[in-house]
Amino acid sequence: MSHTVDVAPAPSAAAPAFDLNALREDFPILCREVHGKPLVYFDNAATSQTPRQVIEMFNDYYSRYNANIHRGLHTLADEATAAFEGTRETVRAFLNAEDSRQIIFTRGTTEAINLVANSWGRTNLAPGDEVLISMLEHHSNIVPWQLLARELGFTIKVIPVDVDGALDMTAYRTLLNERTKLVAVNHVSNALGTINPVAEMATLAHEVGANILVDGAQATPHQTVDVQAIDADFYAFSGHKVYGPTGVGVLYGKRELLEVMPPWQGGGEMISTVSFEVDTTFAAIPHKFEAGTPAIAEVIALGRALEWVQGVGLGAIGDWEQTLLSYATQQVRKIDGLRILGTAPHKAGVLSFVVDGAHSQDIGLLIDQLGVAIRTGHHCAQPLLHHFGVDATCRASFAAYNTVEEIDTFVASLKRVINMVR
Ligand code: C6P
Repeated sequence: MSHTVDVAPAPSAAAPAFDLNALREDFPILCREVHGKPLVYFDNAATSQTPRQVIEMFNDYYSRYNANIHRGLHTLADEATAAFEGTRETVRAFLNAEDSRQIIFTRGTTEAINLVANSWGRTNLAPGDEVLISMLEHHSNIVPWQLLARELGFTIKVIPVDVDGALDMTAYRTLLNERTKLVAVNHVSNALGTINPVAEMATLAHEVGANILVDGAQATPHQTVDVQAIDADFYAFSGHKVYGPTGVGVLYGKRELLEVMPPWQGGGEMISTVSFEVDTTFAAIPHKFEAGTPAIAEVIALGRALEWVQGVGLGAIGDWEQTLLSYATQQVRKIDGLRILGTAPHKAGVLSFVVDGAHSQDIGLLIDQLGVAIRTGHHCAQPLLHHFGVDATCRASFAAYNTVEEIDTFVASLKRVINMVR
């Protein structure tokens, strides 16, 4: 069965609950031109743009209190440490975690998942065990498990999707059994936008004694996330998709799991004592998992990004993106030979499509000449695209600052480009 999203309101009547013009002024990059045309940035699922409040944090940090953290006794080190640890509390509140010690800073979602694989996975998985992932996964939530399975000999099973790109929950129930040790699924699919019922999936996983890791890279920019309500054992996200900087991300974990997990990377700051004579001992969580000097400025700026997002309101952002998605869906459906991939009833602001007789790569390159940035390719979700019988799609993905007028420009540009390549 195919689902359609709600009919969009007339563009003139569509307005977000926040002041869109004022919000756009927070983003200096939105004023630039690309190939002589005003930028229309619809590649937000790859990386969202950064508000000046976040950019200014870098200037502030490097101009006033650049110092290594947790190590020095001088004022600058104290200030940097306080700002860094303050962000841990900001992230805790953002995810509604119980305790800020459950927040581990990583380089991004990818590193967070690799941490779980190499620490929890290496100590808890053995031949005969099963790890359940889904057809919707990004390579970041496939390859770490494949690498580990080659070494440890456990089995990876895949939850299928239906024709709309929604997870097949009946199959999920059937696949779960006493051998399942971990369910690793994304909260929102980057390639199709499907929103997965992760709280229900967590309940079912826990019934068979399995843990659940949720890849939240595409959820945190669009909806409020409550790790306790989901009952996630692990939850990961990246700063650069939620209006923050690149090079920083977060792993949340349940305390009882994190406390017994061994360190993954060794180095400075993750130890308690180091000795050549007796065993080296490790710091308590979260520092046990934060070896070496972290991305201090990026972490602090991430905190500012999360405050910015919460200031606008994730509910309002999500609602506005739904308006944009509905309108864009309605408009592109009118294009002859265009097929949307991902029509699940619950979708975030991602519009993936292919066009008969037009290669996605060509569309991406040509539409860029008209100032419109979309992503083309396999979106690091090759198994999913192959399942749908394609190698690549075009993907437009929306953020708080996008407008109905930009969708009109995108659709007009798309029609021009299709006429050029067909
Ligand atoms: N998806 C996209 O264009 P990193 O690179 O670690 O910040 O995030 C990886 C990642 C993990 N899971 C999901 C669901 C993701 O969408 C991504 C990143 C980008 O769709 C880049 S491939």
